[in-house]
Amino acid sequence: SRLEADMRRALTAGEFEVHYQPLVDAQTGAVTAAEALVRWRHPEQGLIPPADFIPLAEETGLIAQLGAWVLRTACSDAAAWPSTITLAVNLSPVQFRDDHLPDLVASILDATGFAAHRLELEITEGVMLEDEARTLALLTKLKAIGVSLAMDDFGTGYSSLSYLRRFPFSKIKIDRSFIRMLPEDSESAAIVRAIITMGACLGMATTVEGVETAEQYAFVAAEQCGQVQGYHVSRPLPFADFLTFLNLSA
Ligand code: G
Ligand code: G
Ligand code: MN
Ligand code: NA
Repeated sequence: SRLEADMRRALTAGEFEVHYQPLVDAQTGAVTAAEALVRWRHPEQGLIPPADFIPLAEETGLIAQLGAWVLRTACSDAAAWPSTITLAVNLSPVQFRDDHLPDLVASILDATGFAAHRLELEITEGVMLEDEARTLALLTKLKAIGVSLAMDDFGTGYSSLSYLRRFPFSKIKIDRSFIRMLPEDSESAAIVRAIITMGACLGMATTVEGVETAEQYAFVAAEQCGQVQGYHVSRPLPFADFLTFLNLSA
């Protein structure tokens, strides 16, 4: 397709960018992490969001190259941050079809000098639906490198609870669809409260995504979630703006 050809061209032309959205400690407000989010700065169409090209990148297999580029760029950028700040990078389920994924991650950490313990890989439930035994083997290898694993978009799939028990995740990211109607909606409130409690009982950290208002922030902080992410703290920022944000919030 034309989009596919354009994406191949863009990879070579250097049109992709990684933006960073800060995650703060819910209790202290300190920036403790940032999530890397890819964007395409198209010469004619302007900034294209990932929802408009990740699905095609997955269908065509281009996600392998794009995902490796994002990981390398983000690890290299994050090497300049204070060592208290960790980096979260999204992995597509399609990237798990390659048995060399753990080797790729290890070689990028090696090449960039970024410490494995500062890297967190965000994975959606989609990955568990592929080949469970293979996925578990790959996740175990990734853990052995020293990176940590977060379950992304938690609550939107359908077998989340058994996955939490069987797979080596250390963090749950509560999907923003549960935050949207907080604090007024009592069912959303009950679900968010229950997930945070469950995480604590399982020894897992929790991040609440999509926090857009001071009221939502106050609610989830009072419920003892670990980290907060969302427009109320900051939108995803280009690298230079993220560094400025760090200096201003220090
Ligand atoms: O940044 P934004 O909210 O527009 O992202 C939309 C979706 O694209 C999110 O689900 C996010 O996880 C995904 N996404 C953003 N960057 C990457 C990336 O580098 N790799 C993968 N696989 N997904 C990404
Ligand atoms: O699926 P994943 O969690 O990786 O997606 C993260 C996406 O959520 C990013 O594309 C980011 O732009 C978006 N996002 C981050 N904070 C907010 C927010 O407060 N509100 C909304 N609507 N989207 C957000
Ligand atoms: Mn994510
Ligand atoms: Na998410």
